[in-house]
Amino acid sequence: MKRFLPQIIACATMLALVVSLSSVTKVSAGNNQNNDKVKICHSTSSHSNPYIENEPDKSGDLNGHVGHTGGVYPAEPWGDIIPPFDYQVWEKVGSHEECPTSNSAYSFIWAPGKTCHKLIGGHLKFAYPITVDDYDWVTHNFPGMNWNPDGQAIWDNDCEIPPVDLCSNLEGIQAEIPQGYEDPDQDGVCTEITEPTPTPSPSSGGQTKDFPSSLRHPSP
Ligand SMILES: [Ca+2]
Repeated sequence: MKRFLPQIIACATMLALVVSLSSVTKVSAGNNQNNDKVKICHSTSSHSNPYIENEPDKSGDLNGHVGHTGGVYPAEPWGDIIPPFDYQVWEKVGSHEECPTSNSAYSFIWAPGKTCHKLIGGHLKFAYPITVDDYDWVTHNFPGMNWNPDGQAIWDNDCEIPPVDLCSNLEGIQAEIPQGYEDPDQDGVCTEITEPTPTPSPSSGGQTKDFPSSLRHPSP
């Protein structure tokens, strides 16, 4: 074998002349959205103040709050209210082969499959390629927690429990029954009060004030 070594090296040198050095493909890190803030309602243990508003970044949100499970207050236990959002994870997306960067991986001995070559100290040396994992930012979707109408009503109200809507049939939240409405059977449906309202008696009312003196009340 030893006497064939010079021929092997000569052969490999010629190969090196015709094969250009392969460039190593690097995966670009790119940008990620995980530093974006997301407004959430963080659940406390206090019945008087069951939620406080937090604005963690999206990765912190995932790490710190998804364990705060439960329903929407006043459910027992109650959990965080988090809207759905996209986030990114730096994860393996594939792999490729590349030549080792360490000189110690290279030796004089060429063998089938040793497709990496390098001039080290004026000598052509050979190495096997190594498999390298490719990573990239991959977008995932967080579906949200307690993102139902009750949860969204609290989230929309700066994480405070919105007042009870006494008139579900009227737009907006009526913490009190509006003037001119009633809900006699207390079913949450407010109806306009239909009893005839007394005719207003405006001071002028477009009518003449110049009644005959005989029709006027006597002055006290
Ligand atoms: Ca209403």
